[in-house]
Amino acid sequence: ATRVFSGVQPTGHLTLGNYLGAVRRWVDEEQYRANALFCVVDLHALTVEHDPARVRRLSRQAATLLLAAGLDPERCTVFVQSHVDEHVRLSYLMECTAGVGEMRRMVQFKEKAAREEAAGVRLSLLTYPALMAADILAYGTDEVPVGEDQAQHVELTRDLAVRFNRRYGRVFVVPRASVPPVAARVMDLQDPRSKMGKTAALRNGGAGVVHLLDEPDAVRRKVMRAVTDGGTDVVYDRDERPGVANLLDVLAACRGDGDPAGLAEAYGSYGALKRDTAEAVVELLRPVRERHAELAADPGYVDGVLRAGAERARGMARPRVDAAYEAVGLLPVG
Ligand code: AQP
Repeated sequence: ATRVFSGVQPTGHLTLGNYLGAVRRWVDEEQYRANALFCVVDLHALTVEHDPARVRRLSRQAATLLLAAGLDPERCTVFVQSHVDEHVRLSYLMECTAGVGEMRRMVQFKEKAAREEAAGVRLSLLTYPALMAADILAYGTDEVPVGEDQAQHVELTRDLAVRFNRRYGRVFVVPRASVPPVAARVMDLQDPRSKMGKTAALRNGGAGVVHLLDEPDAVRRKVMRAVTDGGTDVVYDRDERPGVANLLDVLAACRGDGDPAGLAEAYGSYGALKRDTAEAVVELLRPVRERHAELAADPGYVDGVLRAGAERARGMARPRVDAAYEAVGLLPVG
């Protein structure tokens, strides 16, 4: 069966971008057609300035949200990255495979390093893609369903897998990214030239970021106040009219019809488009929020899922990571 791996960082509250770009496909498609693992990648959350209690709380919340969104632990493996040592073990070999130059060229490193400058840029922010490559390669992953912003890291992962295999023999499957046809990059509602992101919410008061747990009225307010572009007609043009294009993308993705340009023709004004988008998002998120409230009342259940998930993940990762250790020349335990 196709092997799928993907993850989400507990750096903030999950957003509509995370949902439309990644999580919804994991729930609706990947878990049914593949042998899939979904991970709260908590080690990645330590690459930027962090508060320990907050990361712990957000890790649990992210795991609970993945289940609330509909991941079924009977079908797929849901776990927390730091519970499975193989990720860090393999990450070191990836650091020994990658070059400093290619790490520095990563867009996410450049953007986040610029942001973190005052606090001091952590070395782990530079080596982040090595850990991400390990996350993916440890499981023999074929496909990595991600939003567009992560596609560059999956490309690097492919390069590292090919390079490692060429040098040391074939240990890794070469994975590919899969990006959704619409809403692969949901933009901030207040700043539609920037990605809607978890940490962006902290920077600008959060008015442009819809969180999965936002109350319906908060969702409506944020969508109704979304920045639109000059002009009044509704056209789909991501470069010239990014605010309106973003609303059309979100609405098309919510409706699952995949045609934002076609939708544009149905609207004569921004107001109607915003109203319909707001309601579509409210209805999309309603069941997730409700189910989250139920699951959050039963932390023992979530802990049990994560414990079993980690156990299963460890069993899947260990043989390949051991093989990689041996292939590079490390002496196996006698
Ligand atoms: N705006 C987005 N549109 C579509 N997909 C997105 N993803 C993230 N933002 C969007 C996808 O969601 C998955 C998990 O994302 P992540 O946890 O790696 O990244 P993030 O939400 O962007 O969180 P950061 O990096 O902690 O926050 P920022 O960017 O605000 O600094 C991934 O598949 C991602 O592609």
